[in-house]
Amino acid sequence: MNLKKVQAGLKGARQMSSNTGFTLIELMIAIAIFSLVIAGVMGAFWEQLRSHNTQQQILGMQQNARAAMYYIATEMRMAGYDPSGTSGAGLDPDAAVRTTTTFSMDITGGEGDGRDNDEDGTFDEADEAIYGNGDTLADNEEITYAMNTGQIIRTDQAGNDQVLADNIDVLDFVYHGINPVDPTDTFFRFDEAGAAANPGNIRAVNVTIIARIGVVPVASYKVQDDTQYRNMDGDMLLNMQLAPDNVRRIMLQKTVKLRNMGLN
Ligand SMILES: [Ca+2]
Ligand SMILES: [Ca+2]
Ligand SMILES: [Ca+2]
Ligand SMILES: [Ca+2]
Repeated sequence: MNLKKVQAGLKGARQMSSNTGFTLIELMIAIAIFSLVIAGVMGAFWEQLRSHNTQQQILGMQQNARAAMYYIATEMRMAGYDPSGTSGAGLDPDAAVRTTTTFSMDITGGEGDGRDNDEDGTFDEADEAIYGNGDTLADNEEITYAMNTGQIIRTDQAGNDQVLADNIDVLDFVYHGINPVDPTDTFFRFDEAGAAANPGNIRAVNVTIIARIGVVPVASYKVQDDTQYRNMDGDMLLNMQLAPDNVRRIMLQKTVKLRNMGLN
């Protein structure tokens, strides 16, 4: 073996060993950089997760409130439905509070009213159950909507309660209709006592729902709700400016026209 080659080989080995080794300082720097990178990645990951959770909560809140509004508006449109003109169906607004309302309609009972409601020549078949019978005594013919500890509750005539929505801050009913002292004024705003005293004059109800996010996610600390929530009639329903919080809310409003009122 050539001596020079051996020497060159040894030299190469020495260089290699000094190049591949780490000093303690180098190792600590490497660990520090690695930690920073991991921390950054984890931070971004948590931020994504929080943001995703927040979006899910907001979606849930919106769906919750919209479903409740849809249900109330759809059912309330039938208020006063009275095909026989004798059932007395109509509104029964609460004289003191705006967070609850009661209304009735004659939408069932035709299968036993002794008449041929669908005029097919046969009296009182089962398929006449969708016709009114001149009273509003069936369970679904008188309905009350009310707030109860953050929930919208639907109660039927038999007293069956159904939770329509959770995480509700406000449910508000404002009645409009024919002014008792000026019949040309057909969108007169009744106060609670006035609505209760003149239910037959009511033609529309402004319904407002303010819902809140269910679980307040961590990321929501960035959000501050200091909104002054007013309904279509300009009433302050919820003033978060007085005590701002980190809760996200949504306000939905709808004018429900009562086309069956005032027909009889
Ligand atoms: Ca009926
Ligand atoms: Ca029939
Ligand atoms: Ca019948
Ligand atoms: Ca029939």
